[in-house]
Amino acid sequence: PRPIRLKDYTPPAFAIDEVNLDIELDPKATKVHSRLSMRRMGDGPLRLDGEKLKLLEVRIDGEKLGANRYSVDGEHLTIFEVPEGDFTLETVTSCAPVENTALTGLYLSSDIYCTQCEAEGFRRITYYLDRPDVMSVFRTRIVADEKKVPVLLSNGNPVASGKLKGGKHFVEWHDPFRKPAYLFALVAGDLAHVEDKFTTMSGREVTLRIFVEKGNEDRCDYAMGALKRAMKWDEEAFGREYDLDIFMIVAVSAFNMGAMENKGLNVFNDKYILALPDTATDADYAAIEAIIAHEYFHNWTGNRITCRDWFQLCLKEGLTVFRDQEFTGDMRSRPVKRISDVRLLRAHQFPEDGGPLAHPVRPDSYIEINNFYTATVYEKGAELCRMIHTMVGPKRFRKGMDLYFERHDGEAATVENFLDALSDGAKIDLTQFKRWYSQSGTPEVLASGRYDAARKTYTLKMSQVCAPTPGQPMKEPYHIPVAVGLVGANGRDMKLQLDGEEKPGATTRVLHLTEREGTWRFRNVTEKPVPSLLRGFTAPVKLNAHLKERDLVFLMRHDSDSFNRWEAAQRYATGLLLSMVEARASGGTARKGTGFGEMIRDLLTAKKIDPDFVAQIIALPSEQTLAQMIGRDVDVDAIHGAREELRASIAAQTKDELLSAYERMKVDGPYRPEAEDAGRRALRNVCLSYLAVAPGKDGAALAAAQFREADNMTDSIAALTVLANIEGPERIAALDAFYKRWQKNHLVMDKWLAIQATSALPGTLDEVKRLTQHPAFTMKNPNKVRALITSFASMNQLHFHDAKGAGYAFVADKVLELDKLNPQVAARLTGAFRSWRQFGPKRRKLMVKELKRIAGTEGLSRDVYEIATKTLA
Ligand code: HT7
Ligand code: ZN
Repeated sequence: PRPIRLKDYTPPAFAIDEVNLDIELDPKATKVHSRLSMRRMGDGPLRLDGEKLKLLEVRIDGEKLGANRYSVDGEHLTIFEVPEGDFTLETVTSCAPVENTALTGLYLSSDIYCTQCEAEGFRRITYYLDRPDVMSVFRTRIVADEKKVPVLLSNGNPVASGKLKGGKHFVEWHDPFRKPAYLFALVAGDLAHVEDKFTTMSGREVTLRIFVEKGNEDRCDYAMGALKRAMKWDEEAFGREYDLDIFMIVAVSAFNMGAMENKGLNVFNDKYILALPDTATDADYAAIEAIIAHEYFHNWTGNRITCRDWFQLCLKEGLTVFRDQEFTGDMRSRPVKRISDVRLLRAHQFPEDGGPLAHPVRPDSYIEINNFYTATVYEKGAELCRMIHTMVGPKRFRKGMDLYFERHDGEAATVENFLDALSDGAKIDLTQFKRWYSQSGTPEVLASGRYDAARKTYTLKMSQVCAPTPGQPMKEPYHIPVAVGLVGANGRDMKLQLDGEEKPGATTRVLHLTEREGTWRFRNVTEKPVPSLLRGFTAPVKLNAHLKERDLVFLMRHDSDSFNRWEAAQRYATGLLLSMVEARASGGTARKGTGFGEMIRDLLTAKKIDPDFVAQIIALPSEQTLAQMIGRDVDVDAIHGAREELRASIAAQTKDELLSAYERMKVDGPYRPEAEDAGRRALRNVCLSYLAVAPGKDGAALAAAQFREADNMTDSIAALTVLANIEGPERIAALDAFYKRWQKNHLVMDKWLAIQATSALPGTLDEVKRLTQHPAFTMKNPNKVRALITSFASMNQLHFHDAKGAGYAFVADKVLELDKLNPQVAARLTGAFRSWRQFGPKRRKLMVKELKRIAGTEGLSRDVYEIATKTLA
């Protein structure tokens, strides 16, 4: 397959002003009659995209075309001659939703007709100019059997409906906003719905409906509340009002990703809609709120202003992630949100940026666009927006955003359009900053400070480097905003006064590292400070500040910046763990450190605590994080062993405090998903995970008791996770009881599968293989694949990297099996092999063997081919 390149972009040769679709639903042969009002815009033939379609008829201005006037292949319909002025192109095609296992285009999810058109799914519904810069007004008439398919939905507002002969009925929808085809949606089936209202800031009443499979109506309250909060927040934070009379969400069980922002008709993976306390965890509730908000926010950043081409994907995704992060920060705990976002960035984006699949936030080429819905485009893309926000502050950022909306509403825009609007509106020069969009890789910032007691100055030096990434051997310096504070011996922040400034000012300053090196001198520094650098993680970089262990202990106790307190604790624990891993490998002795345990003790016994924050700060870095830090010849057994050893030693050191906090954090009264209660449960469950390995062997009993008594899924899952990692009768009993109780609930069964797939106990791979044959599992549903196989491949480092390669062989087999059904999900799973260079020669060889087996398979999809070959390169 040939790559598509940003530099080859040319505007479309034709505009489509109006689209009229007449769709008659049938599982095996859905008939689509399309009428396109077209206009020539430039040179070139009329070549429409279309895949897996049966062409029944073509007409221009009503005249039927003979086969000599067009050609069709597996990807295009080319019309040889078209009229010079405006004309109408009609096609009649047929497709088979029931055969569509790829879940892109029109497919069936548990008897519900559903579409997924981003990025290039519309071409599986009808012939079209399926590219985001072709924007059109859609009118959609859906016809189906009235009894079997009573609900017929599409974008916009309903304008007509009625009965037809033969037990059929129709509904016609009109979407007045011009949109690209990727935002088209159709959903139809025997659905129930819940309804609410929202009054917008200008006083318009909007009907809100959430559609679900019958019987699930009582599981939508939280989602509806989250939607209303998001609508209000977008008005207050960005001045953005909803624009149609109705906003609909549909929850389906078979879905390739989390959700999709189709205009006025968002489609969701039901995992991110359905919630009741006994079936959804606190993490599920938080994800529901965040994803509902994310999709809703796309109405302005993505739909009203869309992307000119798919290279500009970060324009809508990075910006919308930034907006949803800010929303969650306002709804819940801002520091905890920042910590969890940075955790996510480091866990997924940093390895991507440092590995064979590294690409810029705005990629310059792709083979399959579905492979570019990545952590780099989404999470790093959001960090770029956040850096601009940090540099200009909230007021100027808002001015820049207002100008962006004013200039580009109704357009298909580019990253340049966004940066120009931000630059003009927020009054900032972003010329150098733009490199963040085109250079891949994670810059490293080296910092060192020197205190001069005689002159009372503190001199901070910082430098930046960025290692080569595929296709980019050299990098130009980035514009890196670094928020800095200096902490005095009393634990308080000093007021900062830089050379050349008349008086001291704020206690946190944003310094701009724009060259390869920079020096800053602070004056009137009365004692040697401990520097707190990159506060709030103001840039997506790897910072090396050469802090001593005692400085880390100091910062984890005193830093006024919550993020850096957490960061200091993580660095301290990571340092300790790395020395333990090394000791295991070399047979030497590890560094001893009781600082982490002491911090835990102090935090747990402090008078006033923020439980959610404490839960974050006392949790140990993951095995994957440690592997990433080591970077070469990673020994997964040593990492697992060291982490377990430290966990047990901390548990022994602080058992009493852990037990007492475990008791104190118990939430009384009925379950509420709100952040305050969720924070208490989070801390209680981190305590439980330590207590499980505390001396005395009563951890399993404690977990078993919690499992029996839990009145909510958060506590139940936490206990089951502990039990699933302890060999013995409690484990089997709990897994069986859980299955018996929840076997009819497919979302809860996903949790049951994932817990078993991530167990560290020996025999887990055999268990996972066995579970692929279990009735709770099917390769046809992406949630099941992710719960069992992706969890195993990406979260069970110990067993996926089994020394004999059995884990690799199993996952490679599943990639190939899945590729025949669903290439998009198969390609994601292939990503599990991307870290092969981190391991020792034996594992490297085994992983490469499997990658080559995948890449060499005949009939491979473009999706898997691209990931496998680029990973090997
Ligand atoms: N814009 C959407 C991205 C997307 C997607 C969603 C569901 C299935 C397939 C998909 N391909 C791309 C989701 C979002 O980021 O909001
Ligand atoms: Zn999105």
